[in-house]
Amino acid sequence: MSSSLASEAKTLLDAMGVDAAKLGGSISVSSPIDGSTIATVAEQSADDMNKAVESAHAAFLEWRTVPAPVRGELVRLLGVELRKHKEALGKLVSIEAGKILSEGLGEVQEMIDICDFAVGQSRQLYGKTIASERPGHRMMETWHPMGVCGVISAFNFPVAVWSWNTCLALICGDSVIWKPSEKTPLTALACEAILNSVIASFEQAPAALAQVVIGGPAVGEALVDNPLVPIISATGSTRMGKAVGPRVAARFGRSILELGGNNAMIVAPSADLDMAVRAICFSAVGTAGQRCTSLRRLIVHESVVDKLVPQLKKAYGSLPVGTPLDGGTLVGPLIDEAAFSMMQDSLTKAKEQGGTVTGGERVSVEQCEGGFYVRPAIAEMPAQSDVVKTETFAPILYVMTYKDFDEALKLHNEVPQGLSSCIFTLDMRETELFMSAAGSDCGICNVNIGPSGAEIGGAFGGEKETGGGRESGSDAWKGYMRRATNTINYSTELPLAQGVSFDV
Ligand code: UN1
Repeated sequence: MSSSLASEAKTLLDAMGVDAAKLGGSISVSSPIDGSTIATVAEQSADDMNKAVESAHAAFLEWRTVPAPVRGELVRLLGVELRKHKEALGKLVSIEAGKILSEGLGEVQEMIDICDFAVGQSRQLYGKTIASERPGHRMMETWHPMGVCGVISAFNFPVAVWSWNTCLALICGDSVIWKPSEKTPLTALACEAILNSVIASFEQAPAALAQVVIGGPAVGEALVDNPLVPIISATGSTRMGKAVGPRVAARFGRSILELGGNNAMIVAPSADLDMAVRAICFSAVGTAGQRCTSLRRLIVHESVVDKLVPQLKKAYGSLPVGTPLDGGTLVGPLIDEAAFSMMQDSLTKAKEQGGTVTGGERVSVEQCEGGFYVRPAIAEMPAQSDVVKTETFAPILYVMTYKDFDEALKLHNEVPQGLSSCIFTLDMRETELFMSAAGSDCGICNVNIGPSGAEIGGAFGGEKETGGGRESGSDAWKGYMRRATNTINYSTELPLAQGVSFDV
């Protein structure tokens, strides 16, 4: 399969206008489908990053005075181009990140959706008018562009996360530098080519407005430490966030962190179990358990566990595991061997901590022997032990039981992460309690749907070790702008606030 994947990737890159000169170099890109090398790309240096930041800063100085609705027009045109390239980019996501084709296409749709959202937002960068306590005065707030926005993204959503940040940053008047995951540089180069084709034909857009810099930790550090980058939006592991957050804070930069999740579903006695099973399968097994929103913990009422778990095991047993390019597949490969080892390690720990594990073994897929395919695992746990509290980026679903609702809520919140959560119940009291101040402590809290697959219209992100940042919809745009409070005196007097007198 290897040589055909490499040539397929090349054809897709060509179709999306990626310059052949960008290919060839010391970073080898492999497809998780069969582990084969599909391309090589050049590794850039910290010096390259600093130069890119300088030119992006110069681009920002021009872009910030372009009217916001005109900036929105650039993003509208990006959406038009993405529609044209949806098939090609979606397929390249499948080849490079290993997600099934439908999810690859869904990820590009998510990009198109945020383009549309950002275009509308570009005419709604509203500030408030505030009543002044002084006669003849008016107060208001104004939102201004910030500068260069640095985007650091992970392999699992190799293109959508960039677009959430970039579309908002661009309409907000910022320029963007993207350091993609070293595991998925091809899709990044494709996005760069698509956006640059739009920028090149857009009179008001400076050429250096949006750039991609590919490299390892040194390149990331150069971005994170550069004082000309007032915003760093980083998506990835909590370990990465712990390194990035304090460095940005040390120079009083702003970080938008979207880190690990350990997302749970409470299944209450009244739950529609058939619906719950379908929701569990998509959210625990989709993207081979490699979404930050993947379902990892199931907290099931003891009265329904004996019905739910056998139903789940039956569904898990028949899940089609295989190459993501095959239309019938639901479970594609893990990203690489390291991910497989981490999964096996967690399953060993689950057994040591008293769990009973079903599934989790490697599955051999014909002609894809170098890929790491697994049967998704269910681990029935006697308690919420250490392994359950740790995010493992793989399809492992830990199952625990509860007796009363307070216990379920306690278990639910007793993990370090706080991204997404959900409950299956038909009981209105449980629903409201779960969404209340005393309920789920996560940034996303759903009822009768799973924790993953959020729409772009809502703010996306979570609390605790998830990092606290918000991206995508709602008022997440404010994270890409600075606010000025203005007081205007249209009287002929100069009264001071708080009744202070200071006559000179
Ligand atoms: C991620 O895994 O980093 O809600 C993002 C979801 C997707 C985004 C996931 N819309 O599952």
